[in-house]
Amino acid sequence: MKLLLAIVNNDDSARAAAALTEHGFFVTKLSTTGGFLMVGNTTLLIGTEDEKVGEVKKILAKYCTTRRQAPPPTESLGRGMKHGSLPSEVTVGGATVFVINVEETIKI
Ligand code: 2BA
Repeated sequence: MKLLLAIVNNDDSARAAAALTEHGFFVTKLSTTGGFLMVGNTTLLIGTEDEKVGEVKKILAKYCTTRRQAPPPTESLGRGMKHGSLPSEVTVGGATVFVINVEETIKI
């Protein structure tokens, strides 16, 4: 059993989650925030059998697209970042996926 943590763009998350669900996967959506851009993204939790990890990755690749995104104004980021320390644009996504071994899954 594996747990996939997939960090995806908010705009892709509904279609990706719907496609995963249609294919029989169980999905949990978390509202998360990227530490660099400090803007909202979505983390999908998908628990599945080892042999189905490839299918999950294929579905995510189909629905999660790459975007160029401008960082927010440095004024909104707090004291950590100085003017000029951010690039004008960064490439975000399609999906950042962590695949984790699961020792046990129980539903009580
Ligand atoms: P953010 O942290 O807001 O990062 C947005 C994009 O900014 C990243 O896209 C990357 O292009 C750039 N970026 C992030 N950190 C950077 C740094 N220290 N220096 C230079 N550029 C940086 P992605 O790599 O596609 O990541 C999209 C989102 O996925 C991230 O949003 C974060 O929420 C998550 N993520 C990506 N890699 C991660 C990791 N190793 N651990 C935890 N979360 C990660």
